[in-house]
Amino acid sequence: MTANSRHLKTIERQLLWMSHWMIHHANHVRPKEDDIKVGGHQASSASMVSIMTALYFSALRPEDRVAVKPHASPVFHAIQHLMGNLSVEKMKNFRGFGGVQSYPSRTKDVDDVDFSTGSVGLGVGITSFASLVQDYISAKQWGRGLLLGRMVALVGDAELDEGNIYETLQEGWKNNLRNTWWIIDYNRQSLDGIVREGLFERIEKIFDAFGWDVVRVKHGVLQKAAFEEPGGDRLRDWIDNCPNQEYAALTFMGGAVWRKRLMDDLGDQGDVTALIERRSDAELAALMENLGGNCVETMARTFEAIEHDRPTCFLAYTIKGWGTPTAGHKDNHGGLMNTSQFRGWQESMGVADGQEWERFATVAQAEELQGFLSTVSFFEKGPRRFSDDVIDVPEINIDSSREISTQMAFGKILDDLSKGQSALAERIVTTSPDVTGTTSLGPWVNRRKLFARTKQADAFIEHRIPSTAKWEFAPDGQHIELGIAEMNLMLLLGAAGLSHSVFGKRLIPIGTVYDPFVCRGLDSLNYACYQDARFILIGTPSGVTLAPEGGAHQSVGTPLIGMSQDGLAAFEPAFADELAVIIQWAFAYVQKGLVRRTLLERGRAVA
Ligand SMILES: Cc1ncc(C[n+]2csc(CCOP(=O)(O)OP(=O)(O)O)c2C)c(N)n1
Repeated sequence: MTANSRHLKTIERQLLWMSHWMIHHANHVRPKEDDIKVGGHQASSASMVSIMTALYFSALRPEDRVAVKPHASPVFHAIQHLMGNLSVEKMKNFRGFGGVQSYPSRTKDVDDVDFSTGSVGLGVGITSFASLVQDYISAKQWGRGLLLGRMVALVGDAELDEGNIYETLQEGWKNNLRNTWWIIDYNRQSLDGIVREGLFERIEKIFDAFGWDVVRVKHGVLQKAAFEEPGGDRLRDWIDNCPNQEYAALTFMGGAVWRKRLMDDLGDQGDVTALIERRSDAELAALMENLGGNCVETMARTFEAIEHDRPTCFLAYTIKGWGTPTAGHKDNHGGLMNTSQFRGWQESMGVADGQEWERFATVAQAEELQGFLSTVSFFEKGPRRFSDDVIDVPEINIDSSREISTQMAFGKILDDLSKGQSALAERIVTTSPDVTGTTSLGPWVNRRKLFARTKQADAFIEHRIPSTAKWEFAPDGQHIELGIAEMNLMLLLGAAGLSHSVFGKRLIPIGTVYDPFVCRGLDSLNYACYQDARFILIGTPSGVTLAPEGGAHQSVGTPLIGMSQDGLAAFEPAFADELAVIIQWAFAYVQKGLVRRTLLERGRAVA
């Protein structure tokens, strides 16, 4: 084991401890006013702890960004605490008001969360759109020199049931996605139970079809070493063929049961028997639990081996609840160690009473570890919350002397901006889910072109076939074409709307969508608002203008969305000049500081 691997093992242990203690403390130690369970996900954290250790302390660079699996939030915060970036007070208040959030939150947590997560699937999807936004910026004159980072999602395997992930994969393929890693915590457990046998073989084909590399990380160093021993190949075959349910149940039952089962299935009075008998029960359990995703050394090496920018999916085999008494139990998703289990586990982790919150509670060589931590690349440049200058908003005018629909007025406003040279127009990026022309973005796109990393001419122009829409792609293009999936529209608006903060380059994203289909992307819209992403969404056509479209295309309820969605200012303009005023206001409003914080401060001042 190299010195680095030793440090990673030490960190992994500390993170396992702190993430679990934080949850235990909130549920069993902190005084409570009622009997309501506080909650928290120890087993989901445990299965990710080795992956996250290898990622944050070995693979990541300061320009990389991560969406953390929602229920691994305690591990993320334990990392920040270990690095001295998070106070114990915040952790003591886990899941409480002002405390560490249940799911990593850009707006509520204080320790440099890159992307909020919580509604499963969306954190995964946004990494792909953030990568597209990064490419968009770096292709522009004003974005040259942007250091390209990897956009990384830590993914629970059950998240792969969410349809938005596949919509994202398709859009990524169309846009030559790169610099994106999805690391799947393949613990083969979801909330209710154990995932279907053989599911990933099918999912793997989907990734492959969309141009992703898939890296399977099935075995850790202990297992690989055992496979080299005489009889090891038979053990390997047994592990590879063991059904998920069975593996989980045996893991829960531990070393003695593993021994009996392996001897029953493989005992040969020869090499395999000797391989098993060379190990104590505890060693045998450690061997069988040493799957690739629970082996920090293996994960670090796997990440290190990637030297290209192709989108890559890592399938890291893990055990939910790894390293704890609930390992492998199918009910462990929301289950917590009880007080006596925790006591025993605390002893085994070597943490004395009163030392629980110590940064190095489980660390023997504190000085050595501190030395290592100060060299970890990802944290070298400190917090990565950027900002960019506020852009002046020009006067927005519209000729209201003739009758015009608000949709046409919107198109005219953008057309006027596209003709000018304003700094604002330079930073506008438009996007639409296959309704660019019918939402009046045509004139803007004709002038400002579509974005692609490489130029692509419009064959209709080359053949001189008359068409109202030029469909020319270029690196300096300012419209991002999307397929019909409205979830993708909102995810892209979310990613582009965080650009000033994530990449230090302000964008003014404008998305258009037929108003009734806002609902189709609603959860992603909520997700974007929750992260305080800044964008303008134009729902058009809407209201009575949709009457001729029939019952399937009505947008009667969308004003209620506007009213109820936190972080969203909504309008129903009926006049062109009214629209001009709103849009001018919106261009300034989307550039303001954190709105929620301003309101809170005002509230405090009044009180
Ligand atoms: C959109 C959405 N639906 C349902 C949930 C509730 N939920 C939270 S975690 C979870 C299962 C997650 O399983 P997995 O992704 O495999 O993570 P792990 O088993 O590692 O906790 C569910 C159904 C949610 N957070 N978001």
